[in-house]
Amino acid sequence: MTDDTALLIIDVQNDFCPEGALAVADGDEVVSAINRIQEWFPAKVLTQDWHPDDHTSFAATHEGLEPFSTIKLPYGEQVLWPTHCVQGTHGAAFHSGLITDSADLIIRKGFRREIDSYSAFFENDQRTSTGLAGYLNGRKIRSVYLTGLATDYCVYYSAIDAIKLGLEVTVLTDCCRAIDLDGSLDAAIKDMAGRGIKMTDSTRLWP
Ligand code: VGL
Ligand code: ZN
Repeated sequence: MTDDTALLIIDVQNDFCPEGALAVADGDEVVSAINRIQEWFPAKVLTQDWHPDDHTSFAATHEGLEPFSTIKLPYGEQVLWPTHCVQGTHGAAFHSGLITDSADLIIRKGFRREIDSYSAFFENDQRTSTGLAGYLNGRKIRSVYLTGLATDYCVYYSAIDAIKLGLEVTVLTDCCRAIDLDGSLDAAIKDMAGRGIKMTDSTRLWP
């Protein structure tokens, strides 16, 4: 594995695992798959969804609106989620089985009340930077491998931004799980394939 390659581990947090507030089916199954491959990568970045308790992406913030409905915000359509990954809570903590000690950087995102952030690079207004692009550029990273939760939201949007930034992008599908809201997984996979994002299984990378 060359020095210009980074592993991005997206949002492997309790709230996206079984019994979490926004549980992704079998979300915890990514933990051992990700741990197995971590040491192969010279650069490792974790992201953490990190919202204030009155975040604009929470249905509870909007009186009378239900989780999984959508609203129009100044930057476009936004899904309203159950309250999740509130700063400092157990739900926002990384899954306890995930190896986090060897990460070089932890990027927190979605901490601005008015803007959600699916992507690890840019918030949902597509303008506000998390700083990750600058960091990877500073380390001369040219290729990223994406893992984590959820395939069709934060992994997908991170992959799209990464390829737009000119990085080579591979999604390790066995190291991801999806929310799959109204066909969002199929749509994400089609879109990623059309944009030249590679998708493969981590067990096929190295024997
Ligand atoms: C995510 C919905 C809301 C994710 C985060 O990590 O995919 N999805 N916040
Ligand atoms: Zn969130």
